[in-house]
Amino acid sequence: MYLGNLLLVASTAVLAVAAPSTEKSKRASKFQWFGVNESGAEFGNGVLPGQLNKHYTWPPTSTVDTLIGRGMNAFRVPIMMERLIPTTMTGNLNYTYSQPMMQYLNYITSKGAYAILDPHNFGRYYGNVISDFSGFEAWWKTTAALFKDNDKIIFDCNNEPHDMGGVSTSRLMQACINGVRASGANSQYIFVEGTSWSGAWTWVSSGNGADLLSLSDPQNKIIYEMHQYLDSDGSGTSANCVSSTIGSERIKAATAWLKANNKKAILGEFAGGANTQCNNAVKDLLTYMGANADVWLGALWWGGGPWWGNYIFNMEPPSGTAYTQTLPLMLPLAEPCLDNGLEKRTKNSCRKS
Ligand SMILES: *[C@@H]1O[C@H](CO)[C@@H](O)[C@H](O)[C@@H]1NC(C)=O
Ligand SMILES: *[C@@H]1O[C@H](CO)[C@@H](O)[C@H](O)[C@H]1NC(C)=O
Repeated sequence: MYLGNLLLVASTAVLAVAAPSTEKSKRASKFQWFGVNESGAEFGNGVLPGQLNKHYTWPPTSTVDTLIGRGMNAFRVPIMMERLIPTTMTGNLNYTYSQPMMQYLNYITSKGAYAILDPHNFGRYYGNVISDFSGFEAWWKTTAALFKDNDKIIFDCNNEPHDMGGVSTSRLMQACINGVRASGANSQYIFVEGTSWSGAWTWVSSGNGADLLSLSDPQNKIIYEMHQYLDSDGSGTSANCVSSTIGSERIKAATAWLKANNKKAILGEFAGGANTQCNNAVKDLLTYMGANADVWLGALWWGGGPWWGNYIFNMEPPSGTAYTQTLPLMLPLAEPCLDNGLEKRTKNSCRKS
């Protein structure tokens, strides 16, 4: 999602037969990942490098604890490429930024959750569309090396490329994959995004399906990340949803593409306002994804973070509107396995291990 300068800122029936005892250690779980974007470090994007706690901030670890406690296991962490490696993509890390970034991501994974590192750059560096693919590969090689021994980190190549052509976007994503693997980070998943803001609803019509089909990873751990909002223009700027079935309708063509091409995906951003129509639309979306969990591995709400205030989709505990009103209705549909040594994910369920 791009917010422009606003970036600041059955109940009566009784079972006749008891379930077999083996079922007791099993519960339904469709998704590998369910979580939220945790904003802060990408804020103030007009100001580079910007000052900590003035233009940008690192989200509090207490939120991670709370949301893991509620059942989430994945946190997408937007950052700015220029703050991490200033001046030139082939340059050096800025430790003022890289050290708290590492602390925050490693904290998430130390709790058993996945941390998704998201350069929130829209395919641009200092505002210019990235066409220096070897520079971008170098940026990723330097960055991924920080986490090469942490298999719960996920590398998200770049947030929402747009207006840069599908072929260039594909080359950008392949450069990211090459840079990550060149760093020695071989165990991690890599999320790739397409142009047109990586929209699920336009995945096929925008050409992303064709352009990104041939991406290759020696470790074979590419996940296609798509975004889907439910308002009329799909931008996620309105609290209203088009209809209660708009979510499943908008991801249908992408779902067919995934199945036809044997690819896997995550819905890396989605949201709907705290109202009846959107509540039903969010449930419909997650239900449809759950019914197609062979290709949809999870979903990440947009968004959390300490500076959202009264934002329409605010997932930040304790009082964000999505945290209090939307999370409870999503959990029964989306809660992943704990993956903390107590539970193990099998096909569509969690088992005590
Ligand atoms: C996930 O997280 C970042 C945080 O800002 C968003 O910018 C992305 O678009 C996606 N959401 C948003 C708000 O950008
Ligand atoms: C490194 O980051 C800090 C904090 O954002 C900033 O004040 C400083 O100017 C940065 N250094 C460079 C070379 O960008």
